[in-house]
Amino acid sequence: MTDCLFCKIISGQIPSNKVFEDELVYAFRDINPQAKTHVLIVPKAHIESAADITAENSAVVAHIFEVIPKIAESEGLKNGFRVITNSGPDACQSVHHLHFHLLGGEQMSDKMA
Ligand code: DGP
Repeated sequence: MTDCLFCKIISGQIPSNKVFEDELVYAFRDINPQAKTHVLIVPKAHIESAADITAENSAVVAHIFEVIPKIAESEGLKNGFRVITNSGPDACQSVHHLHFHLLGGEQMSDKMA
């Protein structure tokens, strides 16, 4: 996906503030944080959105959810955190490479929409 912003971030073509990386996953700070801590966690493989998760590619999603508690711990999110993925126009997905927002570090609203 040569024209994908997050593919370019993963490859290092576009700089980012890296938080975590392994063979399957890249995590970096959101450019426009919506909480004191706001990390984006993305699969290195290009998947458009949560609507495109299938039996063939879902292992990386399970892996992301194993990585999330590690990042939460390293970010000091002892009091909890929120994980969000936006899929499609109704959810205002703006970057079409599957990503999970990890938000925390402060009390958040009880409203999610
Ligand atoms: P979403 O709206 O769910 O597709 O979230 C996309 C997020 O990506 C949004 O919170 C802002 C973030 N973002 C957009 N461009 C960049 C960038 O160039 N660098 C970083 N670190 N984050 C970006």
